[in-house]
Amino acid sequence: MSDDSTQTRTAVVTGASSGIGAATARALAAQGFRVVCAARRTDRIEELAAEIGGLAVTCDITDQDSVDTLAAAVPVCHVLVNNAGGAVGVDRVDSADLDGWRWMYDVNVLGLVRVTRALLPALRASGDAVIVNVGSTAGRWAYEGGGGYTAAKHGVKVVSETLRLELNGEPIRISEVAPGMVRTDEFSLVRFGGDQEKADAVYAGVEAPLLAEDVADAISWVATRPSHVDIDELVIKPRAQAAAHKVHRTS
Ligand code: 8X3
Repeated sequence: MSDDSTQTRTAVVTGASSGIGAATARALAAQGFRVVCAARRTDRIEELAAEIGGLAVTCDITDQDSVDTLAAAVPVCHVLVNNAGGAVGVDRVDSADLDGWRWMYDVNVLGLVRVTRALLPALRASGDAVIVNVGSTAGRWAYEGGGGYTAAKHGVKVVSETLRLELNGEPIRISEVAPGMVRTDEFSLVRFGGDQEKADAVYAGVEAPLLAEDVADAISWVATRPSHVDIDELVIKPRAQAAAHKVHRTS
């Protein structure tokens, strides 16, 4: 369903090749946005862009040249969804794998900053823009073995708050959508280095974890509020999850 007021608006979604990113690209396209699908895996985003009538731009958010290429393709941007990110490992602080921690900071925090910085002129050019940063409940709660990821996602929360202060007075809203337990094809699989059994165990007995589409729906809602309405933060969890350690499981 398209809306006349958003028909010619452009949205950029990073990490659009799968999961929450791909679902968000579809949701925004359904709202009438022309969606620029950015991710490393060209074949996937080209297929998605063809499906939703958008544009695919191959982009690695950890690489400045690659992000510059993305920015050059988008002179005007109304919605930026900084979705690309991820977790690796469940190592404790006393045995932290610093390479993994560095990667998580690089992709979740510095990648988000790099893309935002590069697209700010295009966001300003729109005259009315929304940046939606995909954070996490890991940006609210600490849990054992999660230090590298929770530190990075707390970083996303704080960068979002900082940007909101720095851009105050400009027509750019900053929102953070922070999901809890979301079952996607890749998040836990990547975290556990491809071990499907360990990845599945995360969701074992949980009747209905969130799906990528649930989070995409929230992002799309945040991005389509009237100009004067700023949704600072939206925390979204499955009903079964009350806290990091408090998840109702039937088995
Ligand atoms: C994912 C939430 O609980 O796996 O962003 O850290 S959690």
